[in-house]
Amino acid sequence: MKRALIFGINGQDGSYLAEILIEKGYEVNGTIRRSSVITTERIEHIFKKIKLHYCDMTDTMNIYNIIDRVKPDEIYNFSAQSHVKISAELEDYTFRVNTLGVLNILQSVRNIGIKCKIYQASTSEIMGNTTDGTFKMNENSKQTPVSIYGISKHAAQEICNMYRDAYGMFVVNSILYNHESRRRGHNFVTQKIAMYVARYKLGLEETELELGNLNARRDWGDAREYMEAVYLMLQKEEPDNYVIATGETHSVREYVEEAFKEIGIEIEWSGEGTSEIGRERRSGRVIVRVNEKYYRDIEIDCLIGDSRKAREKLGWENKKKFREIVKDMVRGAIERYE
Ligand code: NAP
Ligand code: F7E
Repeated sequence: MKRALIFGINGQDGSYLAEILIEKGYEVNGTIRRSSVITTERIEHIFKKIKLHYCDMTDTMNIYNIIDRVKPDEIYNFSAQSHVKISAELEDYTFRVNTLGVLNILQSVRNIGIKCKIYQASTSEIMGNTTDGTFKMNENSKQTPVSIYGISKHAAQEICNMYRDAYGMFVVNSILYNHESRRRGHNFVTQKIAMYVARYKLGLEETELELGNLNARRDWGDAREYMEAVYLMLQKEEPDNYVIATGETHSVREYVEEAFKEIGIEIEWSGEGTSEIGRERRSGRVIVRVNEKYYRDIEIDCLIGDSRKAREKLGWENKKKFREIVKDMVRGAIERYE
């Protein structure tokens, strides 16, 4: 029986990967943080099938001890301060968790001396503002991150590459483009919109939906499908880095339109910049407003990825389209509120 250790098992991605590994017959270990509130909703249904360990990525000995105790065949690292805008407020902390935390894992595996495959969740944020949408980014594209989050992940990726080259360790990075699901954190734009639309439909919402940059475009895929790609990467004989993306890009504005369409509402836009509003066409009621407090210091205007390498080498493909992803998130939110 293979033994896996998932750092951040209770997050969106960690919870899907845990399900995949359980199905494949792994012994699944995972880490959670101590919290004063319950943070294990996403793994409650598999609680009896996993072993949990308390962990903080900033605690070097804690990480060493967990790896030494579990002695995993495969480590998957999803633990991160994963919010781009919040990284501008938590600069030092974001680096400690996202960069030094990864170094803690690599050093521990090396010093303990176990043979263990390691996966690191890198991100399209490392690409920065490189494409206007006319071309897609791949593993060899220029990487110029523009946020503390992106820079912290870029540094982590470089450390992983260095450990692979210098010490012959099996370390894989995947440059994951945005991926969403019913389990997405509440303060990412897709889930924020889906939850608002659900409350609106159920008559629970009287205020307007306030958003930042409606023109930003992202390559949005399905989280569970992306975790299948992650699993495949660690089954290869040789470690490598892979872009995981759908190859399509859509604006936040399009996401809003699709989400409201799901509850039978058509949005009519007017105004520009911070004065832009979205009205329900039938009633004329204003339901969407721009608030600059949600703007980024430096926005990435467009992200779109080319995952040809993953398709060819892993045999992976994404099936769920943008519309289905939006629909599923809105339905999921409605079910939760009901
Ligand atoms: P998520 O839902 O925010 O999960 C992050 C996980 O990290 C949670 O389990 C969280 O625990 C844990 N964590 C945070 N700070 C920690 C700390 N100091 N010590 C230990 N654990 C800590 O993120 P996700 O969407 O699943 O993403 C998974 C990974 O992929 C992240 O590394 C993210 O940066 C990266 N990524 C995500 C996307 C995406 O679109 N989702 C795209 C590219 C890359 P708590 O629940 O206690 O906070
Ligand atoms: O923003 C715009 C915002 O916070 C998407 C993380 O998983 O993917 C995620 O990072 C876009 C941005 O995701 C609001 O300006 C407009 O252009 O949902 P998000 P993100 O920043 O792309 C990457 C790949 C990761 O690695 C990260 O871990 O939406 N936007 N209005 C807004 N964003 C938010 N959060 N809230 C708004 O009100």
